Amino acid sequence: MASLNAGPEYYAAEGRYSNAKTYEEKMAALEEMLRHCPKHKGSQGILSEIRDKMVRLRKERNREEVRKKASRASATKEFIRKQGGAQIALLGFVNSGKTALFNALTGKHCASTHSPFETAVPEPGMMEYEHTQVQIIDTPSFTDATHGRLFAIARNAELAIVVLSPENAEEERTFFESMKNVYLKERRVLFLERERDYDVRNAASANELKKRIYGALDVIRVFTKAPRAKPDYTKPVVLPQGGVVADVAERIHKEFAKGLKYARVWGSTKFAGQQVGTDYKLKDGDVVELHLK
Ligand SMILES: Nc1nc2c(ncn2[C@@H]2O[C@H](COP(=O)(O)OP(=O)(O)O)[C@@H](O)[C@H]2O)c(=O)[nH]1
Ligand SMILES: [Mg+2]
Repeated sequence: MASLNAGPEYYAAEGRYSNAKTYEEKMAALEEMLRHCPKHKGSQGILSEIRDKMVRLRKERNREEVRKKASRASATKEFIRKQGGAQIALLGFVNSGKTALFNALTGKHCASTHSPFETAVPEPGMMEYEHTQVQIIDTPSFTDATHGRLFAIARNAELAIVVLSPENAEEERTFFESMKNVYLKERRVLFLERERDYDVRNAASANELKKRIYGALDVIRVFTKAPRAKPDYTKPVVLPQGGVVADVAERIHKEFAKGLKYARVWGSTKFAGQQVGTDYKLKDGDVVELHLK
């Protein structure tokens, strides 16, 4: 360090840097060091080291912000804790067939009755379609008292399915169309009329129905792989259109997402196995290899 020939201000800033905890403290100390570092031939190495540290710090900070934004977005979606790749809410009047449809899609056996209080609380279940887990929420029937809560659940989901009773289908459809304009705006809604679009008593048509529902979701599926291993095509990670690398890590584990550094992607990238950042937007069918710090 003798050849550096720096003044006391430089060493004081260096001391502050090594004790700094926050981004702001570290950055301020590095800026001070840069200012007080002598500019001569012998100090070139030190100067570029300081600049490198500043670049790395800024990058780290950006990644942190992208991650925070992603987790803030998912925190507001916790109305009914999401599980699986996507969430679908069933909506409809009493006896339209919500619970029967829910049972058919999820394999659950919830009571389906004629009482207006049949389904008292939202009930989550899982639908499996081509190795993809989709969460379905059965809901209490639509009334003036429940509608605020029901639309809040539906807003929070990737898709709302409105189940129409055959005896009143057109009126119900018109009613929900107008409600959608107020409460759901651009959100996706699929109208299904029982006994016309499907019949839960016909097991053979169940897969057709799941396919139709999955199509209406408009999601992408990506596959993960470990370094030097083959992709696991049996466990797709389902993301909304526009999903990024950080979302994949988040789906695997919260802690995992924190340690994420970069990924390699096969499919949508220019080169196979190209290195991308955590905010890289994925496409349907991409294979993703996550790398930690
Ligand atoms: N034939 C036929 N009947 C159905 C179907 N879905 C529901 N139902 C009948 O419609 C009635 C109301 O169904 P339920 O699922 O309890 O309606 P919810 O009030 O919307 O949950 C029940 O008697 C069901 O057996 C269907 O796909 N086909
Ligand atoms: Mg019900």
